Amino acid sequence: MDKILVIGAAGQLGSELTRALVDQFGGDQVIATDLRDSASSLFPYCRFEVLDVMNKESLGTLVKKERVTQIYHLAAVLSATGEKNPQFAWTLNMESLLHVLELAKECGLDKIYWPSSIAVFGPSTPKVNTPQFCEKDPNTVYGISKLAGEGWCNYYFEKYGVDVRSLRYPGLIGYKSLPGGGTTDYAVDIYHKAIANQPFTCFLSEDTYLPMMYMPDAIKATLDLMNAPKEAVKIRSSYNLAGMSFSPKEIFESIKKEVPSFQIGFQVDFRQSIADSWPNSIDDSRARADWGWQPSYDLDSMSRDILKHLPTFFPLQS
Ligand code: AKB
Repeated sequence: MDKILVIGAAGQLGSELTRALVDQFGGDQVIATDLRDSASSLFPYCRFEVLDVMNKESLGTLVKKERVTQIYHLAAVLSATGEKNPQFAWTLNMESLLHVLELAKECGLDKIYWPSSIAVFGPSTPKVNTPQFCEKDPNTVYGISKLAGEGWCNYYFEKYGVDVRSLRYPGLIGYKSLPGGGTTDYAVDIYHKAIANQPFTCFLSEDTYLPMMYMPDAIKATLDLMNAPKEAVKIRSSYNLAGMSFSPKEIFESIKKEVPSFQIGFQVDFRQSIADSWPNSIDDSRARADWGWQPSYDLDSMSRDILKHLPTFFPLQS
């Protein structure tokens, strides 16, 4: 029987992935965990436990007591927040991963999922159709920790046979929860302003192209990778993954098709240099070839879907 533990379940990705895991495995087989007790209200459909992943002992006790077979370790400090407290970001992102990998080795867990990011790339990386294997010189603590984490995942697979799988997510865009501290998050905030009929001030310049992905595609990619046969997963650091690429100007124009009165202004800040160090677009041919990855959404279909559903999740205050 599979028993799934989701760490950092209340985050932007976790809240939607946990639901999808419950749909696949059933509510009794999934335990959502997060640092904050208040997050329990997000998970009426499965068990919830408060867990600090930095506490290796409590993590181990929970995994053993509940006979967990798979861990989805999603807790992390993202790029923009990480720059405000680099030491903390490094400690949290690295130590938590090592706790999970060690436990997987010790308890012989079936599978581990750990997200990486386009933040592993840097200024010397080819910007267009960034290949799976190429120069990587990340210049954020988040990117440095993700690149080191990829190395650790590969190491635990090669040395100890831990079946750890990973994706380099582009900027993730969803309407069911708010993002926290990323450079790509402008592309979530912009929809909230559009439905509130307010102008949007963007912290990136209008022509900054970044790889992005609509949340349903990200959930599908994650489950496709995790459900793939072990032999099909040939990359054990992390897979390049692509959905779409666009600039602030292009997402604005896409929203304007649905909300003609929408307005945008620009006030560039420190996040511009992070964005400038990342790719414009990603070559994900290895994910397509190895386990059949294919995205479903483009910019306009994503915009239409978000503008239709967002008011249900975040009703306007009167
Ligand atoms: C961020 O902007 O930090 C994240 C990411 C690209 O990993 N959304």
